[in-house]
Order: sequence, then C-alpha cells, then structure tokens
Amino acid sequence: MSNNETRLSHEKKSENGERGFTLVEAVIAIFIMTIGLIGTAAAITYALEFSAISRNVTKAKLVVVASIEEIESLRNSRRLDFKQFANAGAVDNTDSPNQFLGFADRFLEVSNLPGADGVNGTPDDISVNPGADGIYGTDDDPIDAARIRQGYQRKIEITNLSATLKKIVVRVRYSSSAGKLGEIVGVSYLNDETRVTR
Ligand SMILES: [Ca+2]
Repeated sequence: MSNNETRLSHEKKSENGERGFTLVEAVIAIFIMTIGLIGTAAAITYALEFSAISRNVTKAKLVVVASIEEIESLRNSRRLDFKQFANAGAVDNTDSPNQFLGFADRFLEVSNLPGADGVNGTPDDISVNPGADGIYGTDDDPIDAARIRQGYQRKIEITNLSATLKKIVVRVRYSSSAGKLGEIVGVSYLNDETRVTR
C-alpha cells in the first residue's frame, strides 16, 4: 500500500463517520443542561411567587383605601357621630341615635360581611347572629366563614388629635413569601365635617 492510499483511507473515515459523543461527554452535556434547567425552574418559581405576592400587596392596598373611604362615608352620611369614631372601649355614644361598639383593637379577618352594625372592622364582622349571649361580636357568635377574604387581616386604630380631628391608621396584613405576613399601613385624618360651616 502506497502512502497516498493510506492518507485517502484516513480522510474517508473522518468525512463519513462523524465521531459520536463518548459517554463522558454525554454525561457532562446532560449535567450542564440539568443545571440550566434547574436555573430556569428556579427563575419561573421566583417569578410566580413574586407575582402572587404583588397581587396580595395590591389587594391589601385596596382594603386599606376601602376602609378609609368607608369611615369617611360613615361620617359624611352621619351614620356615626364624629365622637363615635373610636376603638372598642373608647366610644362616646352619648346622645347618638345609633349605638356603636367601636373598631376592634386587634387584627380581624377581612370579610364582605360587616355584621349587625353595618360597619367593617368591628368585632361583629362575619357574625351570622349574636349567639347564646345575645351580644354581637363575642366568641359564641356563629360565623359565616364563606364571607372571609382568606389571607388578609385588618386592624383600624383611631386616635383623637383634638376635639375635631382624628387620626385613622389602617393596617392590613397579607400573605408574603414563605408563609410570612406582610403589612400595608394607611394613615388618614378625619375632621369633624358636621362642624364645618357651609
Ligand atoms: Ca361590623
């Protein structure tokens, strides 16, 4: 066999038979691909979680705004007297047509059932009836759990700044990452519109 023939047969080999992957190369390729996929999966999981949290934050903000607007509306409609806007135990019901027990001084489930007093954020929310003791907002009230907005809790704090001005702080807790709770706080000031001369 001449030298030329030998070279030819070598060239033929590399033209036709493209050399396949060795087992080690395949394993390395799969390993690199797996790392890439794990990274992608982690990014997708993070994006989904982040989007769920931001949805909860948006809803919590809406609850804060709605709570402040409801309080303003209660004042404007004179459903409650200005002096009645207070937390439980601090309400002045003197000479008021509607008796009011006050906003709860603790976090309550947020619901779309304001209870017997028609005001959201009070202890009788989600109570279907007053229970055996005949008093709304106590522990024996049967509740309508279906009306609860799952994952949100609200607390309304009212401070008297003067005889005609109150500070309203609305705190709404929502589900954040890994079972933790986030909190959105809204602050508003309520003046005694009934005293404003028109
Ligand atoms: Ca209520």
